[in-house]
Amino acid sequence: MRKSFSVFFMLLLFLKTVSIAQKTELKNWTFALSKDTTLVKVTLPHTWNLKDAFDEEPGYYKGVGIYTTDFEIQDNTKRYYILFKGVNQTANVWINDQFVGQHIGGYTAFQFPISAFIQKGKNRIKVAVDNTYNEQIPPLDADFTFFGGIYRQVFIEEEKTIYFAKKFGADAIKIDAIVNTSTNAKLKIFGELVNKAKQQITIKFSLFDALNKLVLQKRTIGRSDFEIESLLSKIELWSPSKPYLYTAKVEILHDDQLLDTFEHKIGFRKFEATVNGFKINDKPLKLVGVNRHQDLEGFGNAVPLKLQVDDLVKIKEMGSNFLRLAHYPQDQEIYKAADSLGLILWSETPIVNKVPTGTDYQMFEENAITMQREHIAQNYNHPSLVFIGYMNEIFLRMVFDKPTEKVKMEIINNSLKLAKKLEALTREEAPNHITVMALHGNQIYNDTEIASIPMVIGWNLYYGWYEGVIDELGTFLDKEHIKFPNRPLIISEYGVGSDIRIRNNKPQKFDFSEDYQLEYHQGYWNQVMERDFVIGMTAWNFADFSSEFRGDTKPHINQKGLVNYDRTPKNIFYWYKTMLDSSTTKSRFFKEFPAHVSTSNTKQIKIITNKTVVLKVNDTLLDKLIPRNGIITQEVELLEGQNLLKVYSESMVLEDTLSLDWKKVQLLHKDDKIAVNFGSEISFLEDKGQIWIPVADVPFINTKESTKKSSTSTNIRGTDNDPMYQSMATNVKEIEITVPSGKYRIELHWSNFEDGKKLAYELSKESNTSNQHTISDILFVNNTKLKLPTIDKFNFDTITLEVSPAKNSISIKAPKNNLFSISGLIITKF
Ligand code: GCB
Repeated sequence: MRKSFSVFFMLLLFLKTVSIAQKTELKNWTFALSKDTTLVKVTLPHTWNLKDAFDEEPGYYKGVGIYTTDFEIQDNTKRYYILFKGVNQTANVWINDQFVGQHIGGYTAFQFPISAFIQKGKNRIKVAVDNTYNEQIPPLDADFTFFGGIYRQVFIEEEKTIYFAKKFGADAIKIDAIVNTSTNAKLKIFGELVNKAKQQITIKFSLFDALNKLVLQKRTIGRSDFEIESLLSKIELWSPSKPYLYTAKVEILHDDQLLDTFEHKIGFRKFEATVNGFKINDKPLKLVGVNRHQDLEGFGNAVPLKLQVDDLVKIKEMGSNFLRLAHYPQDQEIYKAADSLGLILWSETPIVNKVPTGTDYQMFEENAITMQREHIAQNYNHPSLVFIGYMNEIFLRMVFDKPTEKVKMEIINNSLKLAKKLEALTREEAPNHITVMALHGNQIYNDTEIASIPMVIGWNLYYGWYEGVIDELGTFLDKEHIKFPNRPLIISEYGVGSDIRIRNNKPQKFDFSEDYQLEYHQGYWNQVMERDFVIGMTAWNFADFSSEFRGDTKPHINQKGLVNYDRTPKNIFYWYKTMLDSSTTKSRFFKEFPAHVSTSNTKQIKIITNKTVVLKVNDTLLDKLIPRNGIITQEVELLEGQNLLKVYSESMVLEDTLSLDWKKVQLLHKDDKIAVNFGSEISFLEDKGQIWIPVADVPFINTKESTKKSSTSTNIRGTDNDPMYQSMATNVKEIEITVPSGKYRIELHWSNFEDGKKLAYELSKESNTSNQHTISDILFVNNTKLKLPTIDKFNFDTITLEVSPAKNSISIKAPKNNLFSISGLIITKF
């Protein structure tokens, strides 16, 4: 320990000490994980799980990390605060070796007064951050990575003798902009002061319009907490289509000296959610948008603000008017961006999947309550904040884990107790807002009546993915509506995993194709739009996000995004854009693989559009095409080699082009090559450009007696081609390939996985077929006997050999009465 700290000091010498002005950001720190002594210089925002949350080793470091930095104080008679905008998940803070305080909870800001600990000149701050699992701190269990670190900004703020009180990580000022009529409103400002000497001060309130013109000014004299009320006429309203913002400024003046200023953008809007729909400023508005997690490829949760705000710009660009910040409060800049872009927010406290039982419950409850207080105090004044939530799928774990009846009752009672407390707190702290809770598709929420606590219910429904079929959504919703005719509903989550490397001509559940993703979202859209009592929908998720334990086709990533983890759009993003704003959205081709690998020259292509279009394939103009559900599906005939497709508007304005190379599946010429996928029906585009096609699409390959396919949801180590190795054909007796005479190279691909353990998120996924490991340890390829590799669990292996078939046929066969499994095969002609 001693040794590590002296190294710490040495490293600190290299950091430039920051001199504190009014509000100074502390960006440069030294950092070490407590499990080792390696010190590094880091710049905030920072997380220590950037590598291990994505590597081949299951799990990621959950423990303590120590951050240290220095700052310089010129005048230690002044008041100083330290402000942390987000540290996951527990922070213990020391200044000059004196303990300053502890904060629990990874998603809200917090402040400590530090004047008592600082000295003139140089000061040293140390923060021990801990993301160890703790049964007393929400969230306990969730489908996202709990990245550890100081992952948002840190500031030191200087205050004068009298200033706005700091409570729950925010200046204690609440502004209510209450709309009476479409032009009249009432403003109510309530604030708290720190004024130890009880001196007389003036509070000056000013309101500026969007052009910065002063529209209202009021002064009040006092010595402590203050309240200002004012009526306004000729107001401009805030709404997603016209997010008109005013600037509210509150100043403390003493003897004409300005002591503190609070500035916030505000907006005038009123809203209601009833079973007849959502209304903003008395106008109906179907809420449509997405959920958002805060992490980004290459950054984990420590994402620069500019890039975070870019997300909201994209979400708005897609046509959304609604955004659920799931499952936790996000950076305050996100709320600001929603205000100015015009996005209605649902924001929630991270109580996800379960509450604890036993003695841990009490502290868990206290922490949850503090989190909700902080969440509200920090975001109350944002006009975008409309829905305030506090629980997501709280019975998920219980349904999945099937505890004893006694434990079950305790979980239900604790959850009910907590929900009631949080509901009461939210209604009190945030009147004029709508309370919500998100549930998973199970009647337990109605049976226990927890679903009757909040004002609006959000259902997270995955018909057509984890359970049932896409069309069951409507049936479920109608049943709910009959049971609870006065309950407004939101589909707070719906989505399927998709991988832009995967396509399927016969889209199906769990194939991770973009084709199935499109079918699913079209189905949900239609079923929601038909029902007024469903007041809104937020797709799961805006972007792919990190969930370390997942083994989808891109391990560690939940792939239900409308955009990729790096935010490049998937096809479905453009489909939403078309559906939400067809007037300005250009028609575009559903992005295909660069090549059509097939024996046939015909290919079904899709155009994402809501307008009648004209299609040109090479030199041939086709008839006008009319979309259905935002899509035109058209069979086109391709020439061997490169083809150019063009889509025009009806008035022949070019809107998009698509190049497609028809690579005929054949083994006639030198270097002709076919990569075949045996385990599933998908086509897969490897990073190297290689396209694997399903064996069913290769007429000259005959698989004998393969009755079974098997698949896993597990990371296959050592490859990015997981989709190829996560499935296999099993019980194969023989593979026969009819080929012209010549010499061929054959690569056989295998993997080893056991029946994947089901995850809580796969409640209804059919279990995998068994018998997948009947891999005979030898195979015959024509007459060549192959000794097969032993493959460690969750690994893959390949064997390459050369074959010169005698009678135009290559046979891959297990010895008599034996069967084998196989994932893939590549055959190349010499
Ligand atoms: C849910 C959860 C969310 C998961 C999602 C999924 O219902 O609320 O946290 O990520 O399902 O993708 O399984």
